[in-house]
Amino acid sequence: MRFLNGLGRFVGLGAFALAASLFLTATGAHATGISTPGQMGFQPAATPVMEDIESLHHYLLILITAIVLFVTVLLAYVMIRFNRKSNPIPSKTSHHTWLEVAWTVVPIMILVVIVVPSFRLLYKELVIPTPEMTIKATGNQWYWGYEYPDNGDISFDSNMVPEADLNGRPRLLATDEVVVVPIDTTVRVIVTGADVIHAWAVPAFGVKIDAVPGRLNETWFKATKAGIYYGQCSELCGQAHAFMPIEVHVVSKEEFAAWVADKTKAASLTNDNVKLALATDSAR
Ligand SMILES: [Cu+2]
Repeated sequence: MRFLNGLGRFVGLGAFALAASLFLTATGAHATGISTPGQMGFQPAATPVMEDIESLHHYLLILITAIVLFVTVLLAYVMIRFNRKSNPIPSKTSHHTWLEVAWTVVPIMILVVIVVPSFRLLYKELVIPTPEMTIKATGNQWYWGYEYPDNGDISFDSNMVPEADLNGRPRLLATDEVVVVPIDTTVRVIVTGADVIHAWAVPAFGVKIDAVPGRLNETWFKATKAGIYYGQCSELCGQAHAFMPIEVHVVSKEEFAAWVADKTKAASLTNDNVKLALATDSAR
């Protein structure tokens, strides 16, 4: 009885630790799309895929906690009940068909209940729903280049903001040109590398995909919360690998349209300047 009491307390403690970690993950009062000191769990999810990754994580955490507790309790029981002192004459029993069937079938069932939601999530990540717009991200040593083929062929390079010019923006994460996307829009991201393998990753979107030279990889996200989201190149790509961040601004559809108009105007002005310079040159 005393053993059972102790067991109850042990299970209670485990449940408390689990509840505490889930609570910290759930409350996570962090700024959108950035990790904070002492953070527990993931950055708050900003896409349906990331929400699913989060819930699969919680589901697995509960499952493995239950397994660990079960094995620990069994081990403790064996050590206490069947040690030499309390069980001087051991039983000579060997082979128990049903027990052997059980300890083969139960682990298989556990794997099945893991594999079903896991494959469902993989399918959701890999099969891109009909995209409403496309962005091409190209990894370069060491910055990201972006193209918006569906929005006036905007293209720009995105470099890390040096420490002296941050003005309160996050160090190693802020970029001079930011990726702007509209909210509640299925965005396909085509990813490639210009020199070596990079990886385009934004944790709050649940997106991480390799940028391989000579190949096009594609992924997608549908941001459901406006905000600023940060990511970093996630493939060791050389000396300045840590200095090619990703900054994505999720804005309203109107703000996005205004940004596109602005960018296209700026691009045509630059083109006009180039034409003017060429004309002046040839006139000389
Ligand atoms: Cu890189």
